[in-house]
Amino acid sequence: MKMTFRWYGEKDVIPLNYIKQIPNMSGVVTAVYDVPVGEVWGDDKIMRLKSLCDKAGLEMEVIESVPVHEDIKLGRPTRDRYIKNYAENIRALGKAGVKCICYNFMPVFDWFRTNLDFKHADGSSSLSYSEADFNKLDKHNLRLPGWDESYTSEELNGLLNDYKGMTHEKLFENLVYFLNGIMPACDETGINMAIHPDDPPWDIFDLPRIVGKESDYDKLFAAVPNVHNGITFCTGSLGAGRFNDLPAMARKYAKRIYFAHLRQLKFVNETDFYENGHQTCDGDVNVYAIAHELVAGGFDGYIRPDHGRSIWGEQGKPGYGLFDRALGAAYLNGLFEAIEKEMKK
Ligand code: DNO
Repeated sequence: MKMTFRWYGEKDVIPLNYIKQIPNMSGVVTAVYDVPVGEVWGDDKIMRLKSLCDKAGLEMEVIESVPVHEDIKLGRPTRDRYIKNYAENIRALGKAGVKCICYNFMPVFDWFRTNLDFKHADGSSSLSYSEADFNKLDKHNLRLPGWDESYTSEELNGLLNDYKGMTHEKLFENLVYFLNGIMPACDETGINMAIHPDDPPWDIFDLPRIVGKESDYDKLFAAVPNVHNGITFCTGSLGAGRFNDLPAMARKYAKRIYFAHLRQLKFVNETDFYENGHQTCDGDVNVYAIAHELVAGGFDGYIRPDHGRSIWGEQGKPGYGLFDRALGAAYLNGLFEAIEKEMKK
């Protein structure tokens, strides 16, 4: 495995040299953030990012994300133009040495939590999810802070309207159409696409979601068997679904998992949970068993610590502070080293 760390580009408050100081850090996971979704990034912006990484002694082999335009998810006639642009981005990233692209196919929203500042007894804080709080949200005036991308409430309502009548089947067809459109660019460049699961892995706001459980992946690989069609195995997203057996899934798909987001969550009742430190003992995600099954299954991809707590007074982006993610990386490094060495015996 290669250990990586998410870096939000030049606007990130965490400097690259701090990331480099984390033991065993091979590179960063980043993206071009100032080009509208669906447009071509351009060689200049990509090469600028790459040279910043080079100077810091970090690789830039994973991009998270090249976002997918809503017209592609909606299956509108304009999708072909956006798919062409996407393929162009793949080719440009390939030239810059990128090996893996993480993306998602969630309509309108990306990951979703109800609280970005859940307080722990020890003074740290993390993200959390409560069904009761979710049900209290005013669906006509949604304000959802925290993701990479946000909409005005007019745009949001417009989009929600565009998805009226969208079914799981149709959305899945649109995903397959998209993948078939970009696979030639992946074949040429060798880039692996790694779809991020829906987070949480169920429908929200009446929008269908199609990547959250084992049968979804079986369907996806049957429809697009190309080896460049792969997974981002996000334990926090998949783990929010109690129906998922994560170690079994890690084993089953190990060779199609090109990227793993390893994070922890702890259930407080049937539906509600908070995120926590990365250790296996800190929650309900069996990080040890997942790492074990990944290695046993022949996983040879990138991993990164994900959604840390805010600790030691750090006032960072929720989930993306330096300190707890660095602790997470250190823990994961130890875990993988031990498992890999054990298995070679
Ligand atoms: C959340 C992240 C996601 C992820 C996208 C990938 O912390 O894991 O926002 O980057 O879903 O497209």
